Amino acid sequence: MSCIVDSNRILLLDGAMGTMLQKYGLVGNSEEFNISAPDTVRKIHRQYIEAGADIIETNSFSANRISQAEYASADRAAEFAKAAARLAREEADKAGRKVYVAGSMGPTGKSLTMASDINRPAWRACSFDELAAAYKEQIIALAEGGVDFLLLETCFDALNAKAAIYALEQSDTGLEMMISATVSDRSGRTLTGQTIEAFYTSVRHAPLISFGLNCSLGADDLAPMMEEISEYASVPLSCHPNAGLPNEMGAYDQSPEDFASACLRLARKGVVNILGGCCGTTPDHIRALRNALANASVSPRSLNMPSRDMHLTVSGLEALTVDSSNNFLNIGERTNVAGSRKFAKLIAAGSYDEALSVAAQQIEGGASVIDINMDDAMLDSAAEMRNFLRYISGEPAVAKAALMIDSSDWATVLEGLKNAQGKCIVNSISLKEGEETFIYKAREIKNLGAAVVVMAFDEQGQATDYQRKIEICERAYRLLVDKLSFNPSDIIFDVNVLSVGTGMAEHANYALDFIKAVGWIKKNLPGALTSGGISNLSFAFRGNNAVREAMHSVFLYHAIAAGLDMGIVNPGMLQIYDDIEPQMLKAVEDVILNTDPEASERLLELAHKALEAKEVAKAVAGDAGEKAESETVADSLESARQRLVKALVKGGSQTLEADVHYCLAQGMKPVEIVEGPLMEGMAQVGELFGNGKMFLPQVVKSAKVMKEAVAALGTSWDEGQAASALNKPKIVIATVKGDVHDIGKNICSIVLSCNGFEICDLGVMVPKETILDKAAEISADIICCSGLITPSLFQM
Ligand code: THG
Repeated sequence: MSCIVDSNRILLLDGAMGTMLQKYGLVGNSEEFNISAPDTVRKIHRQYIEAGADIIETNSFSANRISQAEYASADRAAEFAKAAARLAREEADKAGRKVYVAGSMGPTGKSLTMASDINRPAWRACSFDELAAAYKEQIIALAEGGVDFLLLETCFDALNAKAAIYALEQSDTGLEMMISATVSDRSGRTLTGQTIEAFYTSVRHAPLISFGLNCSLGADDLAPMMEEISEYASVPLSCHPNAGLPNEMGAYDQSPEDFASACLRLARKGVVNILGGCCGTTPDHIRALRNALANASVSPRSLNMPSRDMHLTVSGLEALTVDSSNNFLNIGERTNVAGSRKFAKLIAAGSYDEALSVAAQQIEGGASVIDINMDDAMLDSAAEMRNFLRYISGEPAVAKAALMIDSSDWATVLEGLKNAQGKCIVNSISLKEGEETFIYKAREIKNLGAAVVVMAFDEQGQATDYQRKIEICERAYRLLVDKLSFNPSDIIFDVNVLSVGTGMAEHANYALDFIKAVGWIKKNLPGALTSGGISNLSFAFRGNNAVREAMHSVFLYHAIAAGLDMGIVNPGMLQIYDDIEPQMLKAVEDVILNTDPEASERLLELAHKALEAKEVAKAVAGDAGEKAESETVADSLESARQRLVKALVKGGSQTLEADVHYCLAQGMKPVEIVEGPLMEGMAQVGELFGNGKMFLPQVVKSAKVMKEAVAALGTSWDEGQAASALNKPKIVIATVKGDVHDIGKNICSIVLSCNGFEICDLGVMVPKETILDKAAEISADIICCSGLITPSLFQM
């Protein structure tokens, strides 16, 4: 880390650019002013330098071809970026003291993680590769213009940020980067639903100068979040808040003095190294902040930072650190077309929603990571990987877990990494095709921010004995750590779980060799982790789950004691070691620890007996099974109503349609169902969201449930409500002229259209006349205007 950060002093970043341009009457495509009004841009930089900024930001937030396409200026993006860097560079160099130039990069208005159309969950407005290419062009232009480093700011989607980091590696500029995220609501999560810690985990592989938060809220509201970040982040921290919260008009009116006091309160907590301003801040705000900091002589956050990088942390919507606090990590194996017939059928049939429930069940059953494998000769596995991961993004109950991308096809692995916002684990690479391929793949994985499973294979094939297992792992470790500076805690060795109890003498030591090799790795390859596909162990006992379960439990008991960190398992099929019937325990243990040549034979015998016992148990359970089934029908109107309310809050229910039909059968009118339980559910969703207890992707899910419930009313709704259906309230919705940010608008459209409104969406950059004309034409009941950046205030 080349450190621009000062251990004695908080560095001052500048304030908003848009607000200032607007003050000089420049409204529209901000980046274009680098060409058409360079003197004004320079003047703004000078004012921030005079106010005391140590770092000034280039006027290039949207100078990438994707954002510029909205202004029909895609081909000028690089020209704008380079000009922006030049202007800032020249003013910084005239300052007479050290002033850094940060190349500002925004996230664009396109989310790689969220679907903008709920009817097409796997469709995206833009792909990872397109976004990365746009970023690469921007980064090269900024570097040519002379920036010192980059500032990727206002990040709302970690996948977009990962595209920028990947582009940075590809650009060969060698620049480092500040990354600053923005929270979208009171839950303190990003727009796509990640906690800040999960987001940080996703972008930790960037060459980070600092990590922090900007926009969204004022300094007082960001303070507790910064304190939390400070507990885990192993890089310096930045914060550039807005000038308070916007007023009813969307303008920021926190005075420079109030802004400075709020920032000072934040600084006193000792959790920032870099401070500045976002929306609504001016040179006066930055000057007031400089004076406040100088008078109070506060210290920056210590550069003696937490060393969480010693441990593997992965993330989905939430972060998960693998350390002594969780002694073993379950990785769900069922979302594997090669390992589960049920899952394979669902994918082949395109039943993604049901396939998602396979993933959800594993998480409920205790899996914290989900292994996803689409390798099947009859499937386009890269396309299936992309589709399924995109479906997962829209299902918070699954998206919360981290993902293991399991494929022997390299294109499928890449497709997986380019469609997951969290920090993933790649499963797997090995030395089987030699060192060059191994290093190439490992470098790509590192640049895409994932951890990696390394299988104990080499050019000679699979390692089956202890000696070969440890030799291959040591060789791989040295290549990764010495040649690629791979973080050792991002390396997970899998020394091949192979089947035992097969009756073949040469297989008898497989389990023991695995366990011993795990012990050796934990002792001799510092920081590295270990994993294995546990169910492989018992393939010889397919069809006999009781024996398989017992084998897995006994194997895990010994392997975990030797240091096994995680395993790919069927979480629903793990027995507690102490609960295993003693005779079975002894028989299984003898096989796993290879105590004597007859061990296999004894287990086989016992297995036959266990199977017979199971048949009986199954016949008995048959009755109970049917009973459980019948309970899925509501037994009273009240319980059906309650279940509908719950379905909306939980974002789904197995009995949604049945409950709606039950209410109808009991004589409720469709309109009563909508206005009763369904609206009550949405009201609860609204309240939970307002209190920060639900986050956006969950709200979108609830909206989908609402739509399903209304659809379940079916014709009865259409007939009964013919008149009132025609009277659905009409909304004209648009992102106003001067602005192209439409993510918030699109989410509102989804939620409102699922809640009985007729939506007329006019798109982005819409002049007020068009909005008013449309409203008059369709006799709209409501007009919704959306805008993110300050120029849109004029239109509003
Ligand atoms: N190491 C690593 N990755 C792996 C493995 C490994 N990925 C695949 C596999 N091995 C782990 N996953 C599974 C998934 C399912 C089963 C075994 C391993 C399994 N399935 C049942 C069967 O085949 O009998 C169920 C079949 C069904 O339900 O249709 O046992 O070792 N890194």
